[in-house]
Amino acid sequence: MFNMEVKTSLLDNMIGVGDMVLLEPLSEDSFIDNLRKRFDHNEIYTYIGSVVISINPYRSLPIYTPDKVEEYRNRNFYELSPHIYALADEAYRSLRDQDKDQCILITGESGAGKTEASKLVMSYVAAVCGKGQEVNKVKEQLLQSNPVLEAFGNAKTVRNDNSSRFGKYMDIEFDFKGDPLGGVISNYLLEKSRVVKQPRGERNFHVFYQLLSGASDDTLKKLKLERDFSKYNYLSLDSAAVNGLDDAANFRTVRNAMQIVGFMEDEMQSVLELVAAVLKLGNIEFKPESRCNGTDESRVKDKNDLKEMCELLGIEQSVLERAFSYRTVEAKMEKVSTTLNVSQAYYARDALAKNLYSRLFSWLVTRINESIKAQAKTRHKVMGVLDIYGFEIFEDNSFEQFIINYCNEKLQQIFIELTLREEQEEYVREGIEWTNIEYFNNAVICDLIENNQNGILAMLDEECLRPGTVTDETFLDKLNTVCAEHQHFESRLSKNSKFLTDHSLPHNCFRIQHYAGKVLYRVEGFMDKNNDLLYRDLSQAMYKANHSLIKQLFPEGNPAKVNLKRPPTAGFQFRASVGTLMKTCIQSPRQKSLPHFHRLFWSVIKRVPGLMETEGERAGYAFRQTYEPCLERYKMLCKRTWPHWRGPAREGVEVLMTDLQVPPEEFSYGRSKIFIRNPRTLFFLEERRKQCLEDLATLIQKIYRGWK
Ligand code: AOV
Ligand code: MG
Repeated sequence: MFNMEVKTSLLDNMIGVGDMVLLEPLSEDSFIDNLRKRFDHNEIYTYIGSVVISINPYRSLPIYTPDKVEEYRNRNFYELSPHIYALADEAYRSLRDQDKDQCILITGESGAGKTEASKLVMSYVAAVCGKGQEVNKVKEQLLQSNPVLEAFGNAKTVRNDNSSRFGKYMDIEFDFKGDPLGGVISNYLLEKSRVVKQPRGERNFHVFYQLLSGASDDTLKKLKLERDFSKYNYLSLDSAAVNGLDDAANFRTVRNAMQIVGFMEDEMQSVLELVAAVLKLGNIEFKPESRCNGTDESRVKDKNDLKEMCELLGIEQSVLERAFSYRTVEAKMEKVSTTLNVSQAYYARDALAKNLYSRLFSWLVTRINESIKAQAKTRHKVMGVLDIYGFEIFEDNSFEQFIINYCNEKLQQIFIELTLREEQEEYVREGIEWTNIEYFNNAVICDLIENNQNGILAMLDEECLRPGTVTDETFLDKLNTVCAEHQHFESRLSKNSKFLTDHSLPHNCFRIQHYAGKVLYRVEGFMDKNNDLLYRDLSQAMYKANHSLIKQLFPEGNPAKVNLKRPPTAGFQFRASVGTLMKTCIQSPRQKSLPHFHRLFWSVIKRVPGLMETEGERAGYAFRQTYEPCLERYKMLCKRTWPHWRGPAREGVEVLMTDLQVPPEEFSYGRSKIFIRNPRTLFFLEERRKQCLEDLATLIQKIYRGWK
């Protein structure tokens, strides 16, 4: 954006340039080199136009102090050195002063610093907006929702000790004065498989360790738990204690946060009972019992954990025990009971644990929303902050990575939509001569995944519903037949000529060329995870519980409401919620015709997928401004326009540029705005203006002295 307050510090060579648009020459090397130079001087933020890139410093820098907040408050975006606060301030002021809804999107790989950035934005806005008892309470509740959701939704992974395992979109609502009224959180697919199994070197969700480390002896006793992590099958042992993570202290923080958000004492107790029940569930083991027909039937091995779990949740033990040995199949109004073998019983147990936990998580989000929702009906403007799980490439990638990376792919698509496309559309609107740049549009990859007919998710659903023997392998076969010629899909059987001879691919995998790199996915578990099947006997057992929370979480267990329709698959649900998110981010603000509603923020760490976009901006115009303010600011530089220009502002600006002899290739006249290609021109104008003002000041001083 054309900004009059540009400081030459953005061009300081020692610490690199603050805005990549000013980089010359612009190449991948100079781009990286600039980031590195800045990083070496503790400058972790750099702009690309109105986008902020940040590099994770992995140590605390003194750049988030209250003094810094004051420094950035009410200052223009380009005025000070690049900072996330500058972006937050600009977003807040546009919302408060110009009535524009804002949306801050944060993308980047896992560990890049997205979650920290979203919290910095929130705390900055909380610091600069209104004060007062009511407002402060709202702010505090909004901020304290973070530790609660992180305890239940984040975990240590090999990439990040506090990795978000769910996606989050938070709308903060403001009144007309710019004071916060409340908020609404939407969550996207929690990685629930983690509840029952964690990849090597990773942990389960934080809350389990926090509870065992931080709860008082008395609380643990009530929950029938022991402090020792190693007693629980669902907690991985090799990485239970994490350097720098104080689980016990965090437990107190979370409890305190829950209180502030407005959880009642008995609600907190219920939540902890459910967490404890999951741990107990993981310890229930099964043994086979031979039957006379030669088959094996599963039996609970040691009933103590089962008993304690049932006590915690007010469930009749025999009901749950039976549900681990038999399942009822309903077909054509008939109920048939079939037996479960040991591996089916383990499957049922894990499905119950995953469902219990993920439903608890969704309940927490709903409960927090109840507390933080705006009380007054005068909601005026909103600021949305999106923080999702970042792009992941592990050695072993499964359904979870597939879903996470699909989400990132969609976000990349928004980024392309909002920056490049809007930029080019503005040129067309303004009648600026412009050759469209070719950019890599990842819509093809999104389509490969989400297309209704033959996208990977649709085929997975189709395979899950197909009668007969269906396995992960039959699913892969199907992909091979349908996607084999897609340029971003590779497998061993790929017909895509480029990969025909690629035998390096394992037979049970497929590979996708994502915008951020190639990822190899192993199909094992795709069908199960997508199906997300929970036997009805188990949901009915949960519904029967004498525990109000657990009963609420399994409404389908109500025998009066037997619904034979299949619940939607995990993939289907995710695709639908990503669709809604896209609408929130792109379509709705446009319908309300609010042009500058968004600010994008990138945490780019290792790779710089934005390079194409940067070239795009570079080839375009760095600054632009409507004619009136431009004329007002610079009219003093030209005798013909000073002090008054009589006529259309655009003609005034034309006279100005001609008299100042600005080379014509440096700018273009749009319908309502002037576009300036290079910041040099802007600095030139600013320099002249400064000189002019100084001359004026000296003159005034002289005259003043003369009077004395
Ligand atoms: P992520 O959200 O992008 O990863 P986080 O925001 O959790 O990454 O950052 C990971 C860790 O990096 C944090 O726990 C901090 O220790 C450190 N960190 C991040 N930003 C800063 C900063 N500005 N200053 C100092 N340290 C920082 V993931 O959720 O895994 O995609 O899924
Ligand atoms: Mg995160």
